[in-house]
Order: sequence, then C-alpha cells, then structure tokens
Amino acid sequence: MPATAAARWAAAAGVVAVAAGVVVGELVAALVSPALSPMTAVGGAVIDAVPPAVKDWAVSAFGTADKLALLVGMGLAIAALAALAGLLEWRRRYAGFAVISIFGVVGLVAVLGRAQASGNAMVLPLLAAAAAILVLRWLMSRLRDWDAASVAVPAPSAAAPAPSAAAASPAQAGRRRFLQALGGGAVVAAVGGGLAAALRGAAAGVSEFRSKLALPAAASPAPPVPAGAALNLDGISPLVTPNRDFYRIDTALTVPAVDPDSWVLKVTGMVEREIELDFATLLSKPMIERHVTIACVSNEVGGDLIGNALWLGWPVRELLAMAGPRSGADMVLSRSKDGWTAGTPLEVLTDDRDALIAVGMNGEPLPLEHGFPVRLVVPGLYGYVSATKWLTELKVTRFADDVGYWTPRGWSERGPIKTSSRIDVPRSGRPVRAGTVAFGGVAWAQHTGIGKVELRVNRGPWQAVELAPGISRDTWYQWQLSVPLTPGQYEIQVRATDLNGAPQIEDRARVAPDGATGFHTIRVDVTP
Ligand SMILES: Nc1nc2c(c(=O)[nH]1)N[C@H]1C(S)=C(S)[C@@H](COP(=O)(O)O)O[C@H]1N2
Ligand SMILES: [Mo]
Repeated sequence: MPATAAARWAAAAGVVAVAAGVVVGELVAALVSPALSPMTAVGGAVIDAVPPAVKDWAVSAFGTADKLALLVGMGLAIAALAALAGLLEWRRRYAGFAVISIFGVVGLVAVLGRAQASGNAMVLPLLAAAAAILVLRWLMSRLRDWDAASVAVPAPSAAAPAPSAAAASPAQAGRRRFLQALGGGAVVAAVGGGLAAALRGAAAGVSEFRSKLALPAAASPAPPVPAGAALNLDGISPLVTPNRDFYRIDTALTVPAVDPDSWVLKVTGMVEREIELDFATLLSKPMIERHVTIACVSNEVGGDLIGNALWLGWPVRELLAMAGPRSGADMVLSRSKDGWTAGTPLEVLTDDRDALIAVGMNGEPLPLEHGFPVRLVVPGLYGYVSATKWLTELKVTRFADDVGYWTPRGWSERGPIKTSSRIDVPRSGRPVRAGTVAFGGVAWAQHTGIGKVELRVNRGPWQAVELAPGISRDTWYQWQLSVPLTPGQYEIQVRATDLNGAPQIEDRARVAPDGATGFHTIRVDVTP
C-alpha cells in the first residue's frame, strides 16, 4: 500500500479510536457522574482559561450558540490530535498511545480543577483514554495486516483489473477487514455518542436549573457550631463533610433528572386532605437549617458510608400536619422519582426532631446525586428507611399494609442508627513513629448524642479520650487522644457510650439486616 494511503488510514483509525474513547467516557459519565463528564470538564476549563476578550468575542460571534461553538471547536481540535495520534502510532509503536495518554491526563487535570469533581468523575478521563488505546491497538493491528498482505502481493492496479469471480487476494481481504473494523468502530461510537447526548441532555437541563437556583435563607438558621467542635488533628474526618466527598448510595443506574418546574410532592394515603406541593410553594415555606449526620445501614464497622452535612429544608411535620394523618396510620412510605421507596415511622416524622423535606446541602441546592431537587433527611434513621432522594410522594400508611424497597430484600423494617465510633488516625496498618501517638476519629449516636468515647490498647483498660462537643445530638462528634507508645505492634479499639449511658454494642454483627455492630479495631506498627 502506498505510504500516503497507509498514513491516511492510520489517521482515520486515530480519529475513530479517540471518538470511541470519548464516547465511553461520556456514556459512563451519564450513568455515574451526571454533573461532570470529561468533555464538560475540559470545556469548563477552556472557558475558565480563555481571556475575557476572547470570551466576549465568542459570545458576540456565536450568541447563545457559544457553548455549541466551543464544543465544535473542541471536537475539531481533538479530532486533529487524534489523527496525529493515529499517524504517530503507525510510524512508531506506542507513540500514538502516548499521545492518547496525554489526552487522559489533560482530562484528569480538567476534572480535578472543577468544583463538581468527584471520585467517579476522576476515573472517567483515564477510562476514556484506556478505551481509545484499546480500539487504536485493534485498528492498527488490522492496518498492519493489510499493509503486510499488500506488500506480499501487490494490489491489482487499474491497468490489470482484479479477476472478479476469483477469491479475494490477501491484500483485498486485509483491506476489507480493516475497513470493517474502522466502519464498525465509527458506527458504534456514533450510536453511543447519540445515546450519551440524549442521557446527558436531560441531566444538563436540570444541572443548569440547579446552578442558577438561589435557595431562600433559613427562617431558623442552624445553631452555631460550638467552639472546639472541630479538632485540629491531621487526617480526622472533617466535622462537616464537603458535598464532593459525601458518600453516595442508591439503586439508580442513571441519576434521575428531575425538573423542578414540573416537580410536585404528593401527600396521599391515610390523610384528611391529600396535598400537592410544587417547588415554588415549597421554597416559600419557612425553612430551617440543621446539621445532621446520615449513615448507610451497609456501613461496616470503621466504614465510610456516613457523612455530616448542613441541610436546608421544611420540616416534614408541617406538611403532614396540613394533610392530617388519620388514626391508625403508623408509617410514611416515601417514594422517589425512580420508584424507590422507604418506610419511615410516622412518629419520627412528626416529633420535634426536625425531619426535613430538604432542598439544600452545605449551602447549595442538593447535588443531583444527592437527590435534587428534594429529598428527605431524618435524624437518627439509616438512609434506607428514611433518606429518600428525588422525592415525589409521601404516602401515609401502616407498616401492616406497605413495605419499603429494602424490607422484602432481607433488611429490617425499622432502621434506627446504631451508636458507633471510628478511628480515623492513624490509618490502620500505616507505620507510625514511637513516642506520643495521636489517635482521633468520630463517634455518633444520632438523636441521643454521645456521652463518652474510650480507647484501649492491646485490650488493656479503657482510657477516656478528649471528646469535642457535637454540633448537635444529631451529628457525629470528633474525639482525640495522645498515647505514648514504644516500638512494637499494637491493637487499638474504640468504643462510644451515648448520652443515656447506653454503650456501643461489642458483639460483632454484619450489616444485614439492621446495621453492623462491634468495636472498630486497628493494628498499628510503631517503629523506632
Ligand atoms: N431514590 C432513592 N433514595 C435513596 C436511596 C435509593 O436507592 N434511591 N438509597 C438510600 C440509602 S440506602 C442511603 S444510605 C441514602 C444515601 O444518601 P446519599 O447518597 O445522599 O449519601 O439515600 C437513601 N435514599
Ligand atoms: Mo443505605
């Protein structure tokens, strides 16, 4: 095959491979990271980086299509670099892979620079680059096969037409195999790209709404964080978990895109008056803001499926009072946009614990992954029986008549959070220097509060730690203790006791059916 033809096909292979990689990244982003995809991250970084004059020029030249123009420009630039990657890979093995790896790293840097960066978002550029490299490797091997075959048997020229009925020559077979791969790759990338765009389209509109949404100020602001609640200890969990680090658990394969303009919350079932509440009406209600630590029933002892946030919302009890629950009702089955349900005791939604119909998380509208526009937050209960995200309905009912999503799947009907504690520092298995070793972590007993936390070394006597004041009984508390340790191996355990004097359960229990128990135990190597 002539060198120029081979180079052209190699460039085409580069474009198809990188397109396939980008599509993989965007498609997976639509599923696991709707707020941020590799392309939106790079686009956002470009917007931030261009000088204002260029931005003004773009807006005046393209008007409201400026974003589209940016995407088209990005697409062309990426296609050019992708063609170059294909060409380089053809000339020299791995040179093209190196160019694609640089793409991946640029994508990663762009993602890291965005406010919405999350663990999920960070792996996507690398995933996209890996996919592009695999596809390019595959296309290159077919191109090399074709090239080798056409060297062995020169392709028939126009002057000597190929024998039409005869079997294809190896060169023709190689050509066909390469073109099939190239065309197949292009079609798959195009179809996947269309799907990703459709999935993202809905989420993008909702994201846009969210970014422009100004939440009302709280009529009842959160009580001030007590002085000394946040200990100054390296490696301890922050007292308030930033949204981007907040654990996420749900059954939603794609994050539901709920448009606040058409959102309504229905109160149904055993009530005097059924109610439909729209988003604007909800925002006009006197909101309260509270710190609440929510936790997942699947959180293992020492696990990280727990986080503390400042939630803004309207108390569920106010809405339920308007509806008027009928006597005999003892449960509220809350339902989300995607059909998931939780069964919460009516009592905890009507007592003074400030269970919230929440719209805000740490001063922002709820992130899409955390239930935008509206979710429930109930102090003291595991998420699976209380914390419904993308909330659409509250059905007042009875435990005898209805069940939440997880109950028939082997989880308990009721899910009060069990008192527990965790050692954050030092990390288990991480060697530390002999001398005074600082231990620290968090402890929680939502809606009762923590009374004391103790630590023991090698099953010796329990030692009281310094317990920081909690923000409220509904949040976790930080603790710390310095222990002098000589070189050797140690087993360290922590236990908490709630404000009623009830100790954390020592017997180990698995997470199912109603939450793990046992003391968090770490092993520490103390080196000279
Ligand atoms: N719609 C919906 N809401 C849901 C869930 C779900 O699967 N779907 N999971 C619940 C569980 S099990 C937990 S622990 C919390 C987690 O909330 P987070 O993802 O905001 O941390 O959400 C709850 N709300
Ligand atoms: Mo959970």
